[in-house]
Amino acid sequence: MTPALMKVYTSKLCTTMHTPEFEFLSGAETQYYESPQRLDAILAYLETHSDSFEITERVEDFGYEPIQRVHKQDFLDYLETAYEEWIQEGGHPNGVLPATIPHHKVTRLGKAKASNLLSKAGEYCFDLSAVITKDTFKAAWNAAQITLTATKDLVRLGAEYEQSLASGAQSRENPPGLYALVRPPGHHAQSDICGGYCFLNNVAIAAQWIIDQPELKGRDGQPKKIAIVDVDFHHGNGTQEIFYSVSNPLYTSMHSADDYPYFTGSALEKGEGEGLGFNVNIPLHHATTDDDYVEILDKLILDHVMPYQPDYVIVSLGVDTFKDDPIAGFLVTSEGYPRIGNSIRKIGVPTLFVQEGGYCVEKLGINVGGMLQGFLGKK
Ligand code: OKP
Ligand code: ZN
Repeated sequence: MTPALMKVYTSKLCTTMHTPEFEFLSGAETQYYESPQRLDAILAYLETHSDSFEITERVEDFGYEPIQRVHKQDFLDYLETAYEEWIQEGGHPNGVLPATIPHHKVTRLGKAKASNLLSKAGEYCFDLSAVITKDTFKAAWNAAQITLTATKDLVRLGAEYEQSLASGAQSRENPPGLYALVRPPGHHAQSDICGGYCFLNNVAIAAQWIIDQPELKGRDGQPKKIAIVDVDFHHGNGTQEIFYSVSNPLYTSMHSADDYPYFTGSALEKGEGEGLGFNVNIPLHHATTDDDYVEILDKLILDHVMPYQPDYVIVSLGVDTFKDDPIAGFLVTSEGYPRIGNSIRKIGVPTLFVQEGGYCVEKLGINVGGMLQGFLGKK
């Protein structure tokens, strides 16, 4: 039986908060590509495909704790207070950006500590895209709470799915899927540094929340196992860092070998300590086509995701792999996304999709919607 609908979790606040006027791209001042229009475009597609999607604006408040489990307190305090201090110190109203970033060639001898905001900004931000505005912390908080609301329902639907599998009423072919349509995105945000349009790591917060639920145990009494599949064009350095030394969740990523964030994403980064072997990077050539992408994804699933035997899959859903993406892009077409969704469905595990990148606003709806419909077996 095909699940009729995928539930979509979002809120108006995702489009009204955190709207920097501009960013710097290749040294030039440009529009802020991580815009509210992205979310509007996706929502418009989902609304006109009501046979596939059911949109809810219900958001539960999970409070501060799930966020503190992933991010360091000094970083969270910084995010919350940075803008006000920035303005007091004469910063541009567009928002906070670092004046200097502690470079290892400088810090080797320099032992001075960051004191004022202009110096602190570099401690907590690694590039010029993560502009902190007056309501950025609230916006990121809101995105995390929406993602957690969806995660709680994932767990509930997962339990129902397991029961119907056990009673033979259901085969592994149509696992439940949910979608958190949020911004700002999260996968570049590390435990104590923002960057790449990301402030709080929504996917990491969701995964850690599942692991932390005392009543949620697998058959061996251990926490439920989560596999993260990051299909955004860019490497999720944040998610990798947060879980680098643990074996749950498994982090897997397919991304451009020679693009942003440049200094992470090598296949040699495999995790450390207990986490060794539970971080899988697959760097890809910029000329990757639909066929290439799906073939490599299927192999990643077969070689790494299936043997891990996850209870849940969380997808970092980026469609900046699209051939016409203005700041990124492989050669993936709108026909490719349903195939990607279909490959993820075949894992046979309850799946939460969380929105990350994708900047070709005109095609965002069909590309994101297509992946989700592919997962539903509807395309
Ligand atoms: C966020 B997500 C590269 C410019 C990079 C920041 C990109 C952040 C991407 N030419 N600017 O992973 O989609
Ligand atoms: Zn991206």
